[in-house]
Amino acid sequence: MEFDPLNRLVIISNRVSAPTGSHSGSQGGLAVALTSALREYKGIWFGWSGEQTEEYSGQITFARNEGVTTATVDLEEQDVEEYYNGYANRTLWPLFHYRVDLAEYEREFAGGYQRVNVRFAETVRPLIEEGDAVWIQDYHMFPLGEELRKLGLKNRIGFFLHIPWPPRRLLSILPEAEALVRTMFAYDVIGFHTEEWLSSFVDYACHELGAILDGDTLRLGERHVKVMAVPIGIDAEEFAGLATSTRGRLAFRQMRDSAVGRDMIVGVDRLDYSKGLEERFLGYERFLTEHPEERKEVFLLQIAPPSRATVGSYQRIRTSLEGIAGRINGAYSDIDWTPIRYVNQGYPRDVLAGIYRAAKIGLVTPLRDGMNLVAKEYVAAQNPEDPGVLILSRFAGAACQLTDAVLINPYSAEEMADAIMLALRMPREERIERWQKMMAVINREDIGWWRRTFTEALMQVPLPETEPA
Ligand code: ADQ
Repeated sequence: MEFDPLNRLVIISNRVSAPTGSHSGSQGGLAVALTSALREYKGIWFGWSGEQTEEYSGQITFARNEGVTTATVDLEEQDVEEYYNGYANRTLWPLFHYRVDLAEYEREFAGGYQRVNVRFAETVRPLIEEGDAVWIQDYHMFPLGEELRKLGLKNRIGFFLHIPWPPRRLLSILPEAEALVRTMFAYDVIGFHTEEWLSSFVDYACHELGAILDGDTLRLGERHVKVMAVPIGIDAEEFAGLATSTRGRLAFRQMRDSAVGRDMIVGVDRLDYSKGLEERFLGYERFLTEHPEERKEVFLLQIAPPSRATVGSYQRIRTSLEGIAGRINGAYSDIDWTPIRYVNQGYPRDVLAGIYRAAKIGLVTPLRDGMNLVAKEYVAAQNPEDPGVLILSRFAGAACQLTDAVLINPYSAEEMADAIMLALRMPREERIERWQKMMAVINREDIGWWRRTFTEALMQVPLPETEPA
């Protein structure tokens, strides 16, 4: 079922990323996905501008770029501290990535989170017209649907979670868990990347709230919500094109030249403890110690731009990684070889694509990840005649689809070392076979498929009967 052309899609997410005007920009995978959804269906994208203001006014700044209308608001400093740095990034993010040890529980955080969601609801409400479908993104906004319902919104509202949903026993640690999950029954459709995250959600809702699962519908009292697993994809064709674009080819050549005949292993991640960077460095070190003959034959390029730099756990992981990289380089470097090139900055997507293509191994080893788009981008950027090998954590959502990657347990330095050796020695025929199978999935379940599958499910939800005038 297609959207009625008169109906629009209103996307709401914490940050809004306007199109950059070219494919070479640094819009992340999700931003690219949402931008293309909005290009297809007319609509608007609402969220926080990323800016702060003295006092919240709800004043909306509209902008129009390449057919996409964005509507953004500034937040107060206290909002940013409690809602964004606090509840979203110090409480929910670590807990939902199974890092109970890092999660902080402060009532001010929970209060600020709720306050900002109420503010967002009140501010965006007048922008939503009858017939519009509303699509809310991610863990910053769990209660937003409920707040919109309180303001009388009868429209279809969908929610997509981009991070894992933790097992029931873990989620129970969150003081507000029950109330938070209850609010999610305001949605018509809730999407997760994998069956695993979906079943953890269902498990919590059924055991803790008494919800009942009926097919793919969860019922709680009067409310019912459709739950579905829809893994996010990438624009595979576009990404493959970037790898062979002018700047992609230039980056490819620069990397090959600077590799001076050595095999490059690449890692590209936001600097985040969920990405398993410490374990990755240690696994690579294990490889170096177990295979001294391979030492000067390879190097690891780790690109990790800092994120959420004001949060303590992110400062600590940064310091720790610098320490580990420095120690490994100190222990193994020679005058003509450095084992780890560790770079703390972002690169345009076409440059990244060229770098991926130049790498013999893509090392994607998060400890826990909702999906992980880097894994898919790495595969899409490869030369079909001579593709590199993807080493992928079993604990990334992407592992459910990319079963032909070399799958490993990222906590095991031994498994990582063995996988690197296996990948370096893998015959070309096997590399091609694995790559073709992975590409088939990446092409089939691409970004267009993701947004269509979700939005079509949303549009099939019957609207409530309109009351006679
Ligand atoms: P992230 O945790 O940000 O996303 P990921 O899916 O890998 O993780 O997406 C990162 C994006 O940023 C990729 O498109 C990548 O190319 C880009 N990127 C990373 N490092 C970069 C660099 N140095 N320079 C330029 N670009 C860089 C969250 C969830 C994931 C989920 C996505 C989408 O944590 O599990 O896959 O949302 O749902």
